[in-house]
Amino acid sequence: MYDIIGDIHGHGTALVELLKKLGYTEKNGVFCHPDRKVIFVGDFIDRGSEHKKALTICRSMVEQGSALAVMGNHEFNAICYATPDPENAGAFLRKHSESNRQAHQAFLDEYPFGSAEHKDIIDWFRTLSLFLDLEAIRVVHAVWHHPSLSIIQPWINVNHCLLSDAYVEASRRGSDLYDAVENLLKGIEFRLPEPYSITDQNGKVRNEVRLKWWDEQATRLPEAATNTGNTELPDVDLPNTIFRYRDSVPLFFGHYWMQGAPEILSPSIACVDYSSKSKNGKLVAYRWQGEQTLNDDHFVWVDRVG
Ligand SMILES: [Mn+2]
Repeated sequence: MYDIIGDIHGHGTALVELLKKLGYTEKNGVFCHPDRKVIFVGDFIDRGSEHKKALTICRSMVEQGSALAVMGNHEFNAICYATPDPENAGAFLRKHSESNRQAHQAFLDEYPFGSAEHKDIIDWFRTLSLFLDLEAIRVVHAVWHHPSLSIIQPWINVNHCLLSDAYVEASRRGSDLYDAVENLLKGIEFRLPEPYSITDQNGKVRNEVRLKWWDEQATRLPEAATNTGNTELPDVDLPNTIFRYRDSVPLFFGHYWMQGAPEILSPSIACVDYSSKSKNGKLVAYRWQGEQTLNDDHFVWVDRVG
């Protein structure tokens, strides 16, 4: 049975508290449980000040078999930020712009760019699966988007990791692979009509909003958009081609900065990311007991410190 743990974002102490609360104990330096495993939904990095603490725990658990993990958009970005662009001398697959550097700085403070430990952790990020299909449950960072899962097939290995030569294509805006990875790791987005825009958590102005693809009732933009701050959005209908997950296999994901008391989004959909930077951030787990119909009572969490 699995404990699915949400986005950690460099908060090592909260991770230790949550693992202890879930009954994991440290043996020979690795957290483990006699009959349960953790699944991390990705986004281990970029924010808190305890990246090493968090990553050492997560990586050792994965390597010793007491956890599984998928890649988040922050790990994908970190890999691209660290990978030279073979077609543009001196450039990287993710630009070293001021805003990209700032968003990544808390991680780089602990893993200095180009250092041996930085290379080593980036190599580990490359081993993370883009999704986990465990038959009884599914896990992905943002959206279990069937068309995108088909598109990435030629670009992944048997463990569902992106092949090393896929990163160039995956970081080229406009390629099918780029869009597919965006959908899986960053979510389904909707392009705002002119002149609308939103300002995100990092102060960046964006022309797209994330959609609550799990909410079948939300068919108009203002109710379907999420993480928009206080921005007023145009009251337009969403196209009815917006992706919906309607499979009966329970799906777990992170990424969406839910707020309030953790609760399931539908009987087969649960988000475990309550890591919003603003306030009342929580590190959340869903303690799965084998059920096909998910249950609010199975959430366990700790308040994040710092
Ligand atoms: Mn994310």
